[in-house]
Amino acid sequence: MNNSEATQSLIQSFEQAGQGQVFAFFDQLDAEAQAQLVEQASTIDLSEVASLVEEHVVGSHDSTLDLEGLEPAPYKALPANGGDAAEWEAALAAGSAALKAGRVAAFTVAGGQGTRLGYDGPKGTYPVSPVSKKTLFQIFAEKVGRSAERFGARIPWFIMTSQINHEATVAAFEEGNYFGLSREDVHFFSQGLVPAVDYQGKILLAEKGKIAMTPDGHGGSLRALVRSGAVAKMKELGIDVLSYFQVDNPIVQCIDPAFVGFHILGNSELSSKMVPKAYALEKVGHFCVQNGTSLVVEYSDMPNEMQEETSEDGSIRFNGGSVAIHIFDRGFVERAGGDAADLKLPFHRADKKIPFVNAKGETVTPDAPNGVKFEMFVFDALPLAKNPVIIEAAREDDFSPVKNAEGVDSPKTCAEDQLRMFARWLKAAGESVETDDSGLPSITFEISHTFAADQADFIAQWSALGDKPALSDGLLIQ
Ligand code: UD2
Repeated sequence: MNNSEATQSLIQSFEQAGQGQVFAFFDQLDAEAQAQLVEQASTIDLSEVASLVEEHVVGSHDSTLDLEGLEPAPYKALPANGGDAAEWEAALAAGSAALKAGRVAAFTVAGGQGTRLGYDGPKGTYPVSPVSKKTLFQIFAEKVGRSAERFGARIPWFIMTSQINHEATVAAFEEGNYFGLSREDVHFFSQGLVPAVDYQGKILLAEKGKIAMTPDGHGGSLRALVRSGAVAKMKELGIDVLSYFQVDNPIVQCIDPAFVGFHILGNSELSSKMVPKAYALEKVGHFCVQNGTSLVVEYSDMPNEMQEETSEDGSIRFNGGSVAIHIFDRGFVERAGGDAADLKLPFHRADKKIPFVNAKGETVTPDAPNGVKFEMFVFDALPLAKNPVIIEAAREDDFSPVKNAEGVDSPKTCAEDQLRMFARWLKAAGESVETDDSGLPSITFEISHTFAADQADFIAQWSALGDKPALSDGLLIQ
C-alpha cells in the first residue's frame, strides 16, 4: 500500500477540496495502480478546478456574450479585393527578411482527438494528398523544409501533442525519418490535461484508479509552450515569430512571408488570417471589434440573425471567418502562457457524455451529457494582445480542413481542393490545364511540397526546370 507522507498529504488536499471521491477505491488498487493514480492526481491544480467549478458548473454562470457594440473587425484586404498592393509588397519583403534572419518557427497544434473523422490514430498521420497519399504531417514537414531551403535559414517546427497521441506522433516521425527534416529541428511537447467533473463539480473517475482527464484545448498551447521549455528554446535560437496552424488543414501556407511581414511591420503580438465566410451560417468564428478591442466570436455565440446581417451592398456584414491561422510574438506567449494574471485565457464549458465509475465502483456509460469538460481557445488571446493585425487570405490558398469522414470538410473535398490548387499553380506558371468550372482538373496529379511551398515558389521553380514533365494522370511533380 502506497502510504508515504506525500501520498497521504495529497489525498488530504483532495479531501479538503471536497474531491475525496477520487481516492474512494484507493485501497482496492495494487501498488502500481496506486502509484499511477497518485501521479495523475498530483498534476491537478485543485484551486484551478475549484474556480472552474464555481464559475462554470455550480455558480450562477451567465456565459452569454455581451453583443453590445459588436462590429466586424477591420482587416488588410488582398490586393485582388481592393487592398493596397504596395503594402503587401512591403510586407512580403519584411517577412522574407525575417525568415532569412532565422527569426521564424512553425507551430502546429495536434493534441485534439479527431473523433469526428473516425480515424484511430493521431490526425496528423492521416493520408490526404491526391496521388502519393502523403500524411498531414508529411505535407507540413515538406512545406516547412522547402521554406527553410528557399530562405536559406533554419525553420524549427514545434508540435503540440496530448498524452493521448504523443507517443504515436513521435513514432510516426521516427518511422518517416522526420520526412526529410533534421530531427533537431522538430520539437514535440504535450499539452496539459484538466479533469472532467459532474454537475455537482465532483471530479470523475474513468476507472477506479484513473481520473477522467481531457486536453485543455488549443488555448492550452500557450501555457504548454512555456511549461515545456519550448519558449526558452526559441529564445536560445533567436526566434521571436511563431507561425501557428491546425493539424487538420493541409492547404495552409505553413510559412507565409507576407503574413510574417504584416505581423512584424504592425508590431503585433498576435496576427490572424481571415477568410470571407463561404455562407452566412458557416461554422467558423467571426473576427469582431467591441469598444476598440479585437475578438473572435464563435458561431455558437452569435445569433443567426446577426450572422445573416447584410451591409448596404448586400454582402454579409460579419464576413471575417476565423480559420485558426495565426502568428504569435514569442514575448507575448511567454507572458500569456506564464504568470501574467491579466493575460489569462478563460476556460469554456462543454457538456459531454463522460463514462465514469459510480460510488458503487461500477462503470457507467451515460446516454445523455452527465458532466463538463473544460477547454481554452487560442483565439481568446486576441483581446489580450497589443496591436493585433488581421489580414485577408484566399480560402483556396489557405483553408481546406479534413474534419468529417464524408460531406463538407472531408478527405474528398480536401483532395479536390489540393487538385484545384495544383492546377492554379500550373496555370499561373503559364501551362494549360483542363479543368471544370470549379477549377477541378480532369486528371489527378500532385505537386510535391519538397518542390514548391506556395504559388510564387512554384512559378520560380517550374520556370527554372529544364526538362518539364508532361502533365498526365498520376503524375507527381517533385
Ligand atoms: C476550430 C475553431 C473554428 C474554426 C475552425 C477552423 C474552435 C472552438 N473553433 O473548430 O472557429 O477556426 O477550427 O478549422 O476552436 N487541438 C489541440 N488540443 C485540444 C483541442 C484541439 O491541439 O485540446 C487542436 C486539434 O488537434 C486541431 C485544432 O486544435 O488541430 C482544432 O480543433 P477542433 O477540431 O476541435 O476545432 P473545430 O473544428 O471545432
